[in-house]
Amino acid sequence: MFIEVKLETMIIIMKSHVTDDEIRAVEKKLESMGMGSNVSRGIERTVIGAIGDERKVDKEALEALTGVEDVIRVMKPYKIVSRESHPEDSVIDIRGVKLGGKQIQIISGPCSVETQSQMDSAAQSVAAAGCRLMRGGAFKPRTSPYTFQGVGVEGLEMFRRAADKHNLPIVTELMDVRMLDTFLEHKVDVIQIGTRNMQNFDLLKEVGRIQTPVILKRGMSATISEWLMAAEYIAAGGNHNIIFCERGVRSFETYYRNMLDVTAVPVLKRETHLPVIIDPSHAGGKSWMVPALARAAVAAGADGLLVEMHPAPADAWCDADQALSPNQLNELMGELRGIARVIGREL
Ligand SMILES: [Mn+2]
Repeated sequence: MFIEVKLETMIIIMKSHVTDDEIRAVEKKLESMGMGSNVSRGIERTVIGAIGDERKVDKEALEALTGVEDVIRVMKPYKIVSRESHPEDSVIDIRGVKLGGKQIQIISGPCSVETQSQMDSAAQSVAAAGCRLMRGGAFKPRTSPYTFQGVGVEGLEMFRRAADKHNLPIVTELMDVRMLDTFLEHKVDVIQIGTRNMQNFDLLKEVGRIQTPVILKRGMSATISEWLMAAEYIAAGGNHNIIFCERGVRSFETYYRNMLDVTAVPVLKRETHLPVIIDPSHAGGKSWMVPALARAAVAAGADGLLVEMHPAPADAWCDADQALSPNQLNELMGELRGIARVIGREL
């Protein structure tokens, strides 16, 4: 009896004054789905526990039956990414750099790859600041088709050359499934899936087939469950090297670009074993906000940050107003080191 209760994966709450026929109809429907049932008749309500693999259940079909008030899942719809399935924190190894452990990783670099000298100079500053990973976009998802779209494959080459001099693994955004082979040829160390592609399921399935770590940015209007389910798409394909990145969500506020949802950090740390990082640059959208948001993110328990830094911010081809200068990055790293120490972590 107890074992049966444990296997109940869905609860069907019946309307008050439900008839025996309506109860039998639910039992028959569950049976047709390959599920068992367990009816408990209360004074006010009758509830039916569905027993078995809830993936077999068509929730809408149950909800459509007369007499059914509500159908509630007992199990989380995400499996592999859930902390239930993997209680310990997952640490992702990016060419020897560990993300998700005690050490916090600051991933820095320009919004976009522009020229070889810009990338050389950026890589030099990223390494000098003590960052172990570098970011940079060769393919840019821009709001307008008339703005700079990224330098493309040539940009990947420039990025690789600049980063390799300092042995920095590279993080760059993949927008199109057709570019995946090119990314693999250039040995991109971490593939970023941007906010606009969080629910591009075909793209998620493709990066799920490889083992390259993936940074999955939160869709700007996505709920935490949608975000976890998007990660589950990648995980279901076999790639469990997933890093969640909160980058601010759409809100009613117009003073800043997005609203940084720091609350997502503790919530995700509870729901998933995978690392969680924050992008303070795209959240605030202004460089002067970046240090404050970065400090909040680290204090809240983020495993890393994705920070835009440009050798000469005013000359940046993209997101010029939100990039830190090399000096500002240095200063920020010092502040973050102090916060990390207080919370028992290190930079
Ligand atoms: Mn940017």
